[in-house]
Amino acid sequence: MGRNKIALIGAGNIGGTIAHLAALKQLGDVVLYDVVEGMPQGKALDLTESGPIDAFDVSLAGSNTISDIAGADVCIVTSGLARKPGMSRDDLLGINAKIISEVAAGIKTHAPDSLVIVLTNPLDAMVTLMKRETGFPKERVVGMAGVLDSARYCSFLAMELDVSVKSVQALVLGGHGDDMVPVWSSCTVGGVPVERLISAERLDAIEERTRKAGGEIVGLLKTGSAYYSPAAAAVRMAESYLLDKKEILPCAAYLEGEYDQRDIYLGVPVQIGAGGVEKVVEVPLTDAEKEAVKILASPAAELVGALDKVLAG
Ligand code: A3D
Repeated sequence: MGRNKIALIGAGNIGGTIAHLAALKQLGDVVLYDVVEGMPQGKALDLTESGPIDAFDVSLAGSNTISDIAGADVCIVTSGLARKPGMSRDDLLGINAKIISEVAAGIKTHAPDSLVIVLTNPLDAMVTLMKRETGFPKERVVGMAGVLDSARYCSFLAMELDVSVKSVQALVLGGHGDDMVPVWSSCTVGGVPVERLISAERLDAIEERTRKAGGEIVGLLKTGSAYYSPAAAAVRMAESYLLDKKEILPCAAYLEGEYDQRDIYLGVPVQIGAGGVEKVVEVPLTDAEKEAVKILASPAAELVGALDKVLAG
């Protein structure tokens, strides 16, 4: 049996970090593709030279030719602009839509059987565009956001209670960042519902910090956005697919009636295995949570509507 092939479309901060994590975990051979000449080749060579130290047996290659992704089992898409201070994710719509359309054509031609994991912002619109342009079934086009938003929420809850992050279970639904809905009824620490451990006031503050967590990092870095945690989240999804782990992870998935939503990408828990997005898991929600999911589906739909105008312009 040959090794898996992982194509990283965009070899910037997140792409490079994914390559490193994928190599350390020996998930498969990695191709870093980017439009910047020399950069993906340089990163691939640097990572290759860390192989003898970390003892991994995978090959890493950099390329400026999209056909080098041929036969990839999974394509992880980070190509596009990242936010700088003062920018919202939606400010990236125009430029990133053109980039996603271009790379979708390449994926369709050269990696027609792959699972595509999209990270490029604004996420809900870009993953919709990827599905539309590749024509791939909904099982094979998924967006990364919920794994990261949930991890941020878990980190802040663990900090608040001074406990191991491994004892915290949390679920975040909805759009990425500002539009997310933490599902309090599914959040537990050591099996105890979080509402019994933290006051409503502190939970509100933690929720607000989670919503703005991406912006907090952009403000500190000043030249780009978070990349270690987004890369780790994408690798977790790819690993579940490549190893058929069937993990249930919150991801941007295409809904056809689940959560009373139709023909829209929204952050919900899904099972990821060898079949890609094998199922959408419907967790019981309180009435307030149901209402919140409904409200946040509408800005996502508006953003997708704006896509057509941008692409026509
Ligand atoms: P960055 O380090 O700038 O890397 C992006 C790379 O894309 C650059 O190396 C570009 O050269 C490359 N690129 C541009 N056009 C093309 C093209 N046509 N084909 C191939 N490569 C191209 O950014 P980053 O890695 O920090 O972030 C990448 C994207 O992820 C941005 O849109 C971010 O906003 C987004 N992001 C999403 C999350 C989520 O949780 C969804 C989190 C953090 C960042």
